[in-house]
Amino acid sequence: MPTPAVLPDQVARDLREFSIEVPSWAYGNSGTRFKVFGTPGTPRDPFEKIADAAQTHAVTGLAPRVSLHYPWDRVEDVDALRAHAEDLGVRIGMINSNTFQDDEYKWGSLTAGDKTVRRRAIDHHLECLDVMRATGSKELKIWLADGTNYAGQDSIRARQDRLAESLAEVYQGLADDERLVLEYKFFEPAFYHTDVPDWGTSLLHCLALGEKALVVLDTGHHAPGTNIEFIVAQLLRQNRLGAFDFNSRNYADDDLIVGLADPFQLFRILFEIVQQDAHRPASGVNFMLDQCHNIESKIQGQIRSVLNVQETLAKALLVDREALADAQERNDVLEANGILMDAFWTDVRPALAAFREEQGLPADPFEAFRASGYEEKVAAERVGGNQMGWGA
Ligand code: LRH
Ligand code: MN
Ligand code: MN
Repeated sequence: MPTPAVLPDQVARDLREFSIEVPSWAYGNSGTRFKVFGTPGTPRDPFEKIADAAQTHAVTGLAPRVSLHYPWDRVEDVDALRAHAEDLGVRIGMINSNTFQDDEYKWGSLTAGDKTVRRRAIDHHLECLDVMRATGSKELKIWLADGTNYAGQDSIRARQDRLAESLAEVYQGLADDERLVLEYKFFEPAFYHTDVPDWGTSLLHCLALGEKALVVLDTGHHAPGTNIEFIVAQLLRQNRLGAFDFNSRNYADDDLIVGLADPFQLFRILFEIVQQDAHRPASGVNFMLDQCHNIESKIQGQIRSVLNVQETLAKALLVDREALADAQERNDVLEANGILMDAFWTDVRPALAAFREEQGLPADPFEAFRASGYEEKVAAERVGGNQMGWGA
């Protein structure tokens, strides 16, 4: 496919409607268990995180929502936070519950054998629903650190039963237009078994709960070699793909910038998405980032991330699906594969630059942000107070 100067109309229409949700925690300092590096200008409170997230949206037009993590992003005046976001042209997206940093959850949260602990974990989720209502959010995102480190440590079966009961109580609290999404992860922090290790377990719980429960697929939460696009196709088939947590992984849950470790994998995932029209807002799939920027500039890292997703989606939309279907029907393996590869290798950057300019956005959002002086300005202004970190 020759490099297109402009995007085909339908591709441009689809891209105009497409949006990505960014995580508040990506704008705070983060690191590994070895070291967290501080960066001048890092936000000191959720208001400053939202201000930084709004920069990502301002230059790309792609990221109008910010996910909050609760209680990391707890503020006295939720109305003020909501108004602050809206003043800056963004709004608050999903509320992520958090039962993974308190001592009381050492033996589990929604799965805990101790009734009092389980009660607290359920109440925390119900409180998240209140936060959703105050922020204007419609989605509760649940990821649990629950699990065990050693065989025999606890009963896998009993924990599943307790989980099902706890989730049912949280689900009961949802209003008709609200939903919960359940994220899975096959390891960490538990290293023998986790209570929601895979998409099958998450899906089974969601099916038992009802239509307002859907699965979250974090691209970093699978064993090496897992065919993630297969999972995407399968969950879409069941109408149960609620959201993505996009990031890149090389080894474990690396939370690196999406599309950098394996751009072709991102393309394959997004091609499954476009084949089922799930990139359109009507599908209800929330395309989120879940990343940490340990050594690079955080805002620049976020801008690069949303652009990577947009660029890869454009390529996935360029696949000649009619020709592909024809090649598939004739079992022409290499022609079919060649059609996909052709779209993957197409350089859509010039057409995307033109597309952005048409919308009054900078042709190169990344460079525009670097030249804006915002980072220098906040580094000078944000003195005193404590910088927020992952987990604060
Ligand atoms: C767990 C996870 C989950 C958390 C986030 C901070 O690894 O992906 O989504 O909320 O990291
Ligand atoms: Mn995640
Ligand atoms: Mn993760």
